[in-house]
Amino acid sequence: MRLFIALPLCGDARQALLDVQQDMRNQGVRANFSRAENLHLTLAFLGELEGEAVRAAQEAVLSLKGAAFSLTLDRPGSFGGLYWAGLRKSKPLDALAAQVRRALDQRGLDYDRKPFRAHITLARQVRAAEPFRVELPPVETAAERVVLMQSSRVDGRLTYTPLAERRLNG
Ligand code: 2AM
Repeated sequence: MRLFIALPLCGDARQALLDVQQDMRNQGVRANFSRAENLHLTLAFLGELEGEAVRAAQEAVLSLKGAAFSLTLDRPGSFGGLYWAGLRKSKPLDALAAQVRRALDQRGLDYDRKPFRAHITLARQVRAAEPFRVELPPVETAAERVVLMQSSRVDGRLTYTPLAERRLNG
């Protein structure tokens, strides 16, 4: 199964990103927009794992420690046809991503080792006949849950299923 470790996005920040998507649609943009329940920030991408390795990945997530912290989404960006929301630089976020990697390393699990670049994918395969603007007024959100997610297609829909969850304290 295809796995990754993520901070799910909810509340006001999720709504703010849905508003950005709607604003893009209103400007005639067509795309594969991320569904509300799929909006997330990936901390580590593990790829295909089975059996014992899945259990080790669950343990890695459950082993995480630390307090909840706040994040500010404030920078839309794009790369090719992929549009994302970027975040204000955050030491606690970088520390959490590093902690996730250490927890995976300690269990001998492999993952995508590219440098961590925090982003939340808003839309893929973006196409538009006319130029358009993507604006993202700064919005604050709380990082309070880290989740091991399975990514699969259910009836052709990209679906994320939580396999383990760690709540950050306070
Ligand atoms: P993306 O949104 O920029 O595509 C599930 O695929 C999640 O893992 C997505 O958030 C995806 O980022 C991220 N991811 C990171 N590295 C990946 C990789 N090598 N292949 C697929 N997804 C990756």
